[in-house]
Amino acid sequence: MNYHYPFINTPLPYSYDALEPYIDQKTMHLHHDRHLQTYIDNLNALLKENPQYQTWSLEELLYRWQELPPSLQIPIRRQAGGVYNHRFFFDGMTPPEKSLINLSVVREIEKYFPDFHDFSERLKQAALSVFGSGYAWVVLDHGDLKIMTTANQDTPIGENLHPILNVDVWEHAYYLKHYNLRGDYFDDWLYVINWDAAKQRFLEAVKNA
Ligand code: MN3
Repeated sequence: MNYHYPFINTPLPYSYDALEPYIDQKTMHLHHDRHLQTYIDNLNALLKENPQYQTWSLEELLYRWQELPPSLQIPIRRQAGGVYNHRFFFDGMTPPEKSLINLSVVREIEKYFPDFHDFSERLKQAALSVFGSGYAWVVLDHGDLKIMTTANQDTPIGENLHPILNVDVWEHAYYLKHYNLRGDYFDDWLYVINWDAAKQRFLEAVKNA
């Protein structure tokens, strides 16, 4: 992805109300226009002070963090992670009428899990298990499809780890509509997964594995 400084908040790939009734318009406005915007502003501010990293792409900032000076490592990982994780999450959703799981995706999942229901149940348990704020992910890990979680804005990208899907379980992702019921939010999120994007990411991950 050729996305680097100065980072801009590109529009959502669908309208704010497109995920209704599963994810409400107000949440999407706040989530994209305020929460993501804050990470973008903070990341740009860090890079403005450190121009030698302005040519690094968003992914590079995340997987080459050990090459950053120690004082920048944590702030860059937090802010760049916030940008990466949110863009990945938003791009991984689509209006419910377009969220059609195709047979090839199901077949792929069923190579790694007993069946699709088992897969979605495990992903839900992972989402519920995140203490505080974070994400549940489906990743290709050394060629194996796995479910994992990350805390805060940590990001599972690296040499042999390729994310396929993520679900944001910070309270700001669901509190207005689902209140404290993260499981209900997860069940609704299942209706707006962008399976085409997941498939593309999977094919890309297999190619790069
Ligand atoms: Mn969020």
